[in-house]
Amino acid sequence: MAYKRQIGTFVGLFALLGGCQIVGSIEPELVLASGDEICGDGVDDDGDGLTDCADPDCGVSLCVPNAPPGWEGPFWVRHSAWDGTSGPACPAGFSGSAHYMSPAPAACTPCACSDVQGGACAPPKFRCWPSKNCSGEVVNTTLQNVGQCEAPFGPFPFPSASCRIIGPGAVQSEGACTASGGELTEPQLFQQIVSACELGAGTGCAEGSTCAPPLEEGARLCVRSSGGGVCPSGWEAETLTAYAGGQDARTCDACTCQLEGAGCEGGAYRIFDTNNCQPSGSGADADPPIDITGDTCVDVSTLADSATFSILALEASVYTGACTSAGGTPSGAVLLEGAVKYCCR
Ligand SMILES: [Ca+2]
Ligand SMILES: [Ca+2]
Repeated sequence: MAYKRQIGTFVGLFALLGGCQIVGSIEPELVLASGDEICGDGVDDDGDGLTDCADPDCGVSLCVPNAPPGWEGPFWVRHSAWDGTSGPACPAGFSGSAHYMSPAPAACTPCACSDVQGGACAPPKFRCWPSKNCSGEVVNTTLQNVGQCEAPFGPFPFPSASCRIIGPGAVQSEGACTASGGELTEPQLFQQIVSACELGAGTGCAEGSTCAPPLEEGARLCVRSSGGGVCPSGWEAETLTAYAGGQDARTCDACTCQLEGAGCEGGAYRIFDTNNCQPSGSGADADPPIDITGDTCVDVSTLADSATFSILALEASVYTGACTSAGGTPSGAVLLEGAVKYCCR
């Protein structure tokens, strides 16, 4: 074992055992003499004929008191954060058992909704009039699809024309969105694991005590009972209540998404001087196209001369639907099973 660790554990053990008899020296050379003897397993691991605390490699300073009658142990007990899968952590040669503390709360990941998928709109509703101010006889000019072209007035002379958008395009397809979230933030039942490494097989100590491996950092020497009760004398320095396991009775309400504000807005038309929605040639009559993007009346008479005139559905209206989430409310708790009490020195 490493020199530094042995010094630390000897000091910790000395403090832990309090009035326990300390015969061995804590001089570094004694600690450094530790060979391959595993202290406390009841086996002469290094084959020198001396087992556990009878072997100077261990020294009697590793003798710890036996468990009082009616209590299991003693154990080296340590609790640490649990990842949900790992088991008890014990020194080589020692069997461990696991209990658990800090049941995980019923907490849920927030609900969310995807962007609206599939929402689409037709081109806006559109009108033209054979007048300069959008008055008089109406020509129904709404087109059904972007890119569609029409020459609404026909091939006859007319002196003037005006147009405007009169409303948003119709919803072509209703959008939908997908809910996510609403899952337990901590699928594991407990946040902490209590590792209890079983002692008691070690030899070489006076009656009433057993040889144990050096105390790991953060560990306590404890005895255990599944019946609760008052801690025995000398074992009251710290108590821990832990559980063999539990039933998961935690739930999250399902997440849902509600589509709201489904509708359409905006869109545009383009007016041409020709009858086929092509830009005008270079003739004296040719005028550039005019875009109409709102409900204000636009005088397009310059394009309606010479009896040619066409409209193009330039942009569809924009779908306005959005989704809001609901649900994901936590409830319930871990139902605890198999309580044990650790009483520690
Ligand atoms: Ca041994
Ligand atoms: Ca030995």
